[in-house]
Amino acid sequence: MKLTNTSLAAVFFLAALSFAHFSCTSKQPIPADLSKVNFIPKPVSVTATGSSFELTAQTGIYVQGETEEVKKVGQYLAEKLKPAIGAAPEVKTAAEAPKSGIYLTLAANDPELGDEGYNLTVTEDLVTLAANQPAGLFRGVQTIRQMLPAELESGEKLDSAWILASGTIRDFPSYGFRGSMLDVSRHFFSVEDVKRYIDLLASYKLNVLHLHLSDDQGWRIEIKSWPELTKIGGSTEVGGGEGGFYTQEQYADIVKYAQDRFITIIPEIDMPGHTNAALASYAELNCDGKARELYTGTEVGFSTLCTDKEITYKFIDDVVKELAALTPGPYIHVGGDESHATKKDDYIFFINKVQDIVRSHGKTMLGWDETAQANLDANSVVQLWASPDFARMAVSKGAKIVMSPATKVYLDMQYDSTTRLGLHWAAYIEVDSGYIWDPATLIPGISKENILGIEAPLWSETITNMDDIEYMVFPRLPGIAEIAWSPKDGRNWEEYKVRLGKHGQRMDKMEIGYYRSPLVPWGEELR
Ligand code: TNX
Repeated sequence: MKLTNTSLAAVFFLAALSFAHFSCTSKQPIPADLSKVNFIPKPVSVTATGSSFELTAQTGIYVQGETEEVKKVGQYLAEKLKPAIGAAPEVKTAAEAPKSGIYLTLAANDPELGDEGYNLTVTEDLVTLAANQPAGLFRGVQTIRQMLPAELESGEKLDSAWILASGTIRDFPSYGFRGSMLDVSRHFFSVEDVKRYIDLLASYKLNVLHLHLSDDQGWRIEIKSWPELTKIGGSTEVGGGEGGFYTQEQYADIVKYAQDRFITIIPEIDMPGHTNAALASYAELNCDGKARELYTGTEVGFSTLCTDKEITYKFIDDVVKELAALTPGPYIHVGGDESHATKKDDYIFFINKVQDIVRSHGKTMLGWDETAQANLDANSVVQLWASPDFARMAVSKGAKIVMSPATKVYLDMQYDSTTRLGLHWAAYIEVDSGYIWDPATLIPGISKENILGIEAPLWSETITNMDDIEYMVFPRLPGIAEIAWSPKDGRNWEEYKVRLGKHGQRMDKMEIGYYRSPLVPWGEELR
């Protein structure tokens, strides 16, 4: 056959095209092993397929459907990837899976995943993250973060490619309540600090932040109907510093920030004890009608609301009403711990009344373990911190337990006797001890079906700034997150400590000032 000039040109053109096509798709995928990635918390199952997906400036993020919440998760992922690839990937809506890119879909069709589980599938062309709910996509995004080099967290350039190892991950939490508590009363922490704390919780798939908003030393949330609480009660802190409080607008901003990360804020107003700041703000709350002095020490158990005055319950009703209006989550925490200055009968009478008030505002009461002595509603929740007997009493009344055993999860406990910060009344808690326990077997008579979840509190008598917070919380919190999320059978300190050691670099890049425990083999992550 004789070729004309035009047909010849066409042949060359087609050849050039197919060569260009060939050269671009034939770029060899970089082999990578998903089973070697150091996840915390460890996923339920990981299957490696030995290849990889490369993230480039052209990678798009596609979200299925028009759901605002899913788009927001896509945007969050885009922001996280931005430093890595130089620009935030565009987030587009797609009716079905694209040929290449990152695809977020709610069509997991997989009831076992629940609200927070996800399936992640990585091939050379496509990353598919599928969940039942937006929360599941958000948790899956945290997994994607940990699949990328630690430099992702600081936005440094890499010499090598940004790749995700190929394979599949199937993952969902063991416990639906996985939290931490921040005591903003003994020392006050700014909105910025709380937001950073929320981000750190989110990275490890936690879903609850309990804020201890009042105590003897400070009242930290504006209550519009009782303005002296913050004006007087919020004006100091342990050691006599200037204290502070959140306006309702600031608090709403914190709640929203947490909500965007699928984290529920649980507000706590501690009562009837731990109330000196309120008793200093309003004379009428005291049985003798005399306002107390502000308190900046660290003793506990000396203060009590007057349990037989009507004004006490009017006060609590007003506070709970305003707080409930700021709280999208189901719980109001009423404290109830260490009320040594309240007679037992008065205490029980008081907690019963407070439970009624909380219920009347459409919320569920959560209280420290002493509240088990009250006539608990079946849906009330009791937080174990010290007393197995109270926890068992709560269970016998049909209540669920949040596990916060002080000997294991109190983040204000020193690591050892040389730790610069913290207390040790419950225990010294080295990183291994904080990891080696199981919530479902720690307390005889309390098993998994009685347990709503796990929470690690940080009390702040000795904690004054974000650096202090990070030093006490890390690296223990990732271990708690793993206990709360990952299946019990896969947990083993010898294996975990190696994974944690490799997370050191990641925590460095996140600028977390953590305690470099000598028990952990800190090292570079090899890929
Ligand atoms: C006990 S735990 C307390 C707090 C202290 C903490 C210090 C609990 C419910 N009450 O008031 O801050 O110990 O570790």
